[in-house]
This record gives sequence, C-alpha cells and structure tokens, in this order.
Amino acid sequence: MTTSIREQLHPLLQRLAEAIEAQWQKHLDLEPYFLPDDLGYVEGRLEGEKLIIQNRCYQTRAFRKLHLELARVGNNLDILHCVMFPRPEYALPMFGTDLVGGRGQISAAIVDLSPVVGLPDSYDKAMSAAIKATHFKQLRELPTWGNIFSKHCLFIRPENAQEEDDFLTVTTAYLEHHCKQAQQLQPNPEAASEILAGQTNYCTQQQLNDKTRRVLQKAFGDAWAERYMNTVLFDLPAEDATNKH
Ligand code: 18B
Repeated sequence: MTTSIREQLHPLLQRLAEAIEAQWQKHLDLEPYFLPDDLGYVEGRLEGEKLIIQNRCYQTRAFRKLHLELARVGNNLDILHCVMFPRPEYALPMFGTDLVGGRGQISAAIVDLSPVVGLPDSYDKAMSAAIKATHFKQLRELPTWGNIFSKHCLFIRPENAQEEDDFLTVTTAYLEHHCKQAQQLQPNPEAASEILAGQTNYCTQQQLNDKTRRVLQKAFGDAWAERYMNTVLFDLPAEDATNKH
C-alpha cells in the first residue's frame, strides 16, 4: 500500500512542492510522463531506517521531463528534489532545487537555473533582481562538482522563518521566469547537439553528489542507487525513448 508522505514533511518542503506545482499548472501545458512502473513510489530499508520516495513527473512542449520528488528517511530526514529537463532543441537552462532537512530544521536549501549553453540575459536580470532584496546569514559552500551552477545559485542553511520565506520567494521567482521563457521560446534543432552536451555535463556532475548517493545506497543497495541516479534523477534523453512527445 502506498501512503502519501507529503503531509508529514517539513512545512517548507510542503510549501515549495505546492509552489512548484502551481507555477507549472499556471504557465505550462502539462502532459503525463511515465516513469518505469517500479520507480513512481518506492520504499526501501536495508540498513536502519525506512526510505520512502514519491515521484511526480510531467512533460510539455519544451520540457522532456519535469520531475518533482519528495522523500522521507525514517522520521528525521526530509528531501525535496526537483529538476526540469528541457528538450535538446530548446536552449534553456536547467532549473534545479534541493531541500534537505527534518526535525524542524532545514540544513540545505539550494536553487539555481544552471546554464547549459550560456545563461540568456533575461535570466541574469531576473535572477539578480530576485535575490537582491534578500540577506541570508549562512551561505554554504558548493562542492567541486558544483561548477555547473550559475553565479546566481543560492545555497544556504535558512536560520529562521523569514529566511525560509525568502528562499521560497526567490525559488518561485526563478521558476516563474523560467516557465514564461520556455512558453515563448521556439525550438532550434541545429543547436540540439551542443545543448545535449551541456545537459550531459550537468547530469554527469550531479551524479558525483556522494551525499545523495549514500542515502540511496543505504536503503536500496549500490546497484539500485546507481540505476536510480542515472535513470530517474539525472537521466539523458537517449534512455527515454518510451516517452516520445
Ligand atoms: N543532498 N538529495 O535530491 N541536489 O538533486 N544537494 C544533499 O545538509 C538527496 C539535487 C545539492 O555539500 C544532502 O549537507 C537525495 C539537485 C548540493 O557536498 C543530502 C535526493 C541539486 C548539496 C542529499 C536528493 C542538488 C546537496 C546533504 C534524491 C541542485 C550539498 C545535506 C531524492 C540543483 C553537497 C546537507 C555537499 C546535499 C540527499 C544540490 C542528504 C537522497 C537538483 C549542492
């Protein structure tokens, strides 16, 4: 039996999940995207605590896959993960966000629109404007694989309710700008191989995140974690032929 974990998660994760879906519904024409049957809802327990994962995916004209994932490890680790994968004909950055926390405290809140073939001017402007009025006390340092992120990448440990609200506001602004741009953009098939190379680099680097991998390995084992990271979290279009638009 599957149970919804959403209501049990840290309130900031619930609010961010709602904000993401609201932006998607408002600006994009969502169509279903099918994950492999066994990967939509997953429960694992190898060492220690139970890990539950809930995935929601869509596709649109410009996006090969919109992925929102909520996960809970035991009673003390809550995770929200979201990545929007543009189709290779669309010269769009990668929207990504990760919120990790539990027991009332978020330890990592990260959001970015990461360039794959440079960041368009409108993104520079919108992201600078969104972040300008904020002040976060605990900025966190990116790991070396994080060289894929833009200079507007926000990576913090929010200290209080105000900072949580500000993170939500910035994330929503980044996302709204991105959805609006995506709706207007015309495809450019000639750029597809360059865009695909940029997306491949993004996914290859994200797969180096040992903190993500370790959580998955502990609950599901090494092989499953590897498959999950490269078919669900950071996959590339070639592995995706069943989801043709
Ligand atoms: N990630 N995160 O998504 N990760 O997926 N995440 C952590 O306080 C999971 C993304 C990012 O400091 C941590 O240190 C699991 C995307 C960065 O070395 C844990 C899943 C982005 C760090 C997890 C998941 C992203 C990080 C440690 C699948 C950015 C810091 C928390 C559901 C767009 C890495 C902490 C470092 C950290 C776990 C970034 C436990 C299991 C899309 C930069």
